[in-house]
Amino acid sequence: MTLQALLWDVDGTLAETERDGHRVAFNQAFESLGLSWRWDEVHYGRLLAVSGGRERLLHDMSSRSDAPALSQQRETLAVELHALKNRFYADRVAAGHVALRPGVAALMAECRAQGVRQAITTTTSRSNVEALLKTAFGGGWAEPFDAVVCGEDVRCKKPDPEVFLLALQRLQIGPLDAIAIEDSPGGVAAARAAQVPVLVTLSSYFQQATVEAALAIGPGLGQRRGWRPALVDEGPGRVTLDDLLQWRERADSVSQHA
Ligand code: XBP
Ligand code: MG
Repeated sequence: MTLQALLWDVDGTLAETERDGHRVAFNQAFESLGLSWRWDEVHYGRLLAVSGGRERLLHDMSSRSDAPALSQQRETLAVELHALKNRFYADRVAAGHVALRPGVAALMAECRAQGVRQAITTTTSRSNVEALLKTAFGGGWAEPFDAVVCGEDVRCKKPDPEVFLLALQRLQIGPLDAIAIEDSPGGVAAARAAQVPVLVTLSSYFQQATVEAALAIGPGLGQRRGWRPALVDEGPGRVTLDDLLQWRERADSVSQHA
């Protein structure tokens, strides 16, 4: 079966956005409202189990004695903090603090050259996707993507499969025509719940994560060493479309013999 489309997650997959962007921007938002709250890396790593920046804020407030008492007040504060955080995030990205991960731009270019369609499948806010990709590729960043599905487009965020089901619908393809690229257990769960095969490029917060049912798991698209299953050629260079197809073939033959 030919590969028709690659479905890209954004946070953690295209760039280390959580480490270099979102966490710092949340803290800037707290500071700008005169709040003493600060999220360190360990605490933020735990909070990443909650998808969505606004939802993450509400979750954190639920265990803080100094958060507003009424749920309506907490909701209002979360909305305000989230909007501020996204502004600080966009500023950080524009200032060059959040670079694409190695191998991402090259694999995107290879898709374009080979006629493999591409989509963005993220449940982050659209403004964050725009900030990142505009900085990386300029004003025409959306052209190579046949669908850009973001947090505002779905009712339920990952690990719910809705974002993938919507992308497949917009691309008019079936799940097995696509491969998703994800960095986290929640993203993998979302893709698998939509029956989409998934490649995992673990991001910094998920180095120790356990991931089930992936085509392959590795340290990033920019290197050929350190993947499970291992690539036959572990020499220099990046992961290519051909590698993705070989991992998919291998997974198919394993499931046929199971
Ligand atoms: C991304 C998220 C987002 C980002 C912050 O997860 O959960 O909430 O952390 O972005 P994934 P927003 O990579 O699985 O899509 O503040 O826009 O939610
Ligand atoms: Mg992610």
